[in-house]
Amino acid sequence: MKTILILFFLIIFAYTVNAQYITEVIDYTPAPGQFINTDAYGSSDAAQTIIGSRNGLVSLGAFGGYIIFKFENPVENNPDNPYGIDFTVFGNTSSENAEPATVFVMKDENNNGIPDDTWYELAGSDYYFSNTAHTYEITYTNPQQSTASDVPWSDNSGENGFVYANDYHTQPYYPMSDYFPAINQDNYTLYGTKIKAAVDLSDATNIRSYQRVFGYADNHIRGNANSFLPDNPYTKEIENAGGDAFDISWAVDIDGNYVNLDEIDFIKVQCAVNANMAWLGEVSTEISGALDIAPNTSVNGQEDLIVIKDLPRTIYINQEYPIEVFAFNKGRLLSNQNIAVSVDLPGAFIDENNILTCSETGTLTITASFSENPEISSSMTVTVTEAVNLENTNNNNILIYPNPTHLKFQISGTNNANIRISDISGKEVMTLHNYSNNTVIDISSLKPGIYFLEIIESKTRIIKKLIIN
Ligand SMILES: [Ca+2]
Ligand SMILES: [Ca+2]
Ligand SMILES: [Ca+2]
Ligand SMILES: [Ca+2]
Repeated sequence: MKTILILFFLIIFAYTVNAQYITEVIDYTPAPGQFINTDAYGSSDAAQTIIGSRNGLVSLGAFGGYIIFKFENPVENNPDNPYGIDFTVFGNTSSENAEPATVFVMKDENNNGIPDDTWYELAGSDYYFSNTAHTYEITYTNPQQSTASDVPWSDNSGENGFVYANDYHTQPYYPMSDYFPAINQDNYTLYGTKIKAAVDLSDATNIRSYQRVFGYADNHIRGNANSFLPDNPYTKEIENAGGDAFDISWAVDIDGNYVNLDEIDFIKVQCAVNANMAWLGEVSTEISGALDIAPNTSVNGQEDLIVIKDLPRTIYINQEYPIEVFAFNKGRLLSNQNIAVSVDLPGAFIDENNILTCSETGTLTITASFSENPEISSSMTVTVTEAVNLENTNNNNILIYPNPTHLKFQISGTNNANIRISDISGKEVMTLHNYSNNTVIDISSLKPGIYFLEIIESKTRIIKKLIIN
């Protein structure tokens, strides 16, 4: 009896030691964002709320904003962990509202307790996509206003734009010296890996940011079950704790080669997308906590996975779309794997260079599976429509009124059109699907200026200018 009690006690003790929450936040450097400079979500006090539980909340702001934290003990890369998962990061994502962040890990190689060693990126599902930028740099400039105003940015690919101010958050969005004394008050530059956000603005009442398959924080919803048991990142279903599960074995060096780390001491979570969600504002990662996972050999599941790079939700006939497909085992890329890719729409064809073309309209599902194990598969469904006739850009039957306008406007002479509104820089600010004649369009979220309306109706495309004053 005595022996059993002692044994029981030891097991509980070991479990508790291994399953640890964050004990220290080492650095919190956000990008500008609508929650930055707020005590609740964008301050050093907010950053401290992720310690000791998974119910805090801190916002990292737009692309590049980051937080570095540690646990009391190193996080082991233990092969006996469920699905090989070593820690879980929790965010505040809801379904189809992902704000993905890249996660980096560091081992305290010189044993001085400081994160001055080498960061290794955990290569997630989008790491190999052709539109992922691995050496992205963005510079934010302080607009020097005392209330919310657009924060200009420029990047190392020659693009520029703004983190837009919105009506819901009235404080300045650029990190202020009172809150972030270490951040330069003229401008500052953030560096990292940028992935392409899959933001869908086609329905203004239901703006979505689709989740990445695996390997990003603030990406999957949390589950209802035991928080010490992680999600299986290689299945679509949310298992156990949900949130986002990470395996130290996904770590790659700066050249993209996998590295083998037995344990790590520091974790960095960094917002990985540079995107706006119309009236919802910038895509900005939030983190509510993290948990180190204990070994448990009784938990097993699928470990092979196929990832298909996102296509636009609507594609056009007789245009070419490169298809990118990647196979993984336990989250590491399988480079010599035979994958069969099939399409189910008549007239759809993928050539030997993986270029998709369609000659008929309809709903198209692309399915990729392991040639030798077809049960492991992944699919993506898109709508194929007729290409628009880009020649016809003038039509005097279509009238925008009032124009110039303020807060709202209407369009007459069109029916069942798809409408895309862009600002003068060409940035899309709003899209409307199946617009019917004379419906009032609410533009209260748009700033004064010159805009362009692209009105697509059956096979014609008409461009109109709209002035908001
Ligand atoms: Ca592991
Ligand atoms: Ca160190
Ligand atoms: Ca899962
Ligand atoms: Ca979020």
